[in-house]
Amino acid sequence: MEDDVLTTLKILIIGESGVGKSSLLLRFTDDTFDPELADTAGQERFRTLTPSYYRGAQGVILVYDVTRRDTFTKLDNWLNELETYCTRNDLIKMLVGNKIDKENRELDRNEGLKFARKHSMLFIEASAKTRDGVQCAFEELVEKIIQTPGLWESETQGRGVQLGRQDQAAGGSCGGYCSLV
Ligand SMILES: Nc1nc2c(ncn2[C@@H]2O[C@H](COP(=O)(O)OP(=O)(O)OP(=O)(O)O)[C@@H](O)[C@H]2O)c(=O)[nH]1
Ligand SMILES: [Mg+2]
Repeated sequence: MEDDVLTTLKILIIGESGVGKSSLLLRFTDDTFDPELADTAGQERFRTLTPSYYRGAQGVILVYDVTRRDTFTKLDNWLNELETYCTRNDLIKMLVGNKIDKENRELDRNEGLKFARKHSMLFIEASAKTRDGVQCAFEELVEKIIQTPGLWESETQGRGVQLGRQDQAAGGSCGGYCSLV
């Protein structure tokens, strides 16, 4: 059987504890949300991410919580870590401001957008609870990875993975909902 192109797709989801990384993934894969998911926000956790966690990733989703400024401030640390450990410099980054369903916002959309633009990231606001923006975040990221041939070539070492040339009309699958900044 031929290699499926998806078997070589590696996307990381990183960000401070409690921002909703697991919830976003659960929403995307199972279309469910668990409000009881252990909220470890504010707890110090052991550093479990190793260089091998980062190795070979083609995409990364950086998540912050729009109701917690500290999670936004810490994005710089996450970017530094990415730079240190990531084996590629053409990796696609998506910034996600999560929990927009909540009323106690500390960050408006423009702050996220500005940060994303500064660091050449895609950007979207989302809610794992209400589904807002979740599918779009993943789909836009995958689409952008697929549109960046260099991300495939070195991984497959010229074994000629055939990407279906889908209609790559402007705007992407979410009608331009995500901003390519
Ligand atoms: N209101 C609301 N709550 C959310 C949202 N996303 C996650 N939560 C809640 O926030 C808490 C933390 O979510 P997690 O998905 O566990 O966060 P995490 O980033 O995986 O945290 P760690 O695994 O500790 O790094 C849970 O109680 C979730 O139910 C959201 O979009 N809206
Ligand atoms: Mg988690």
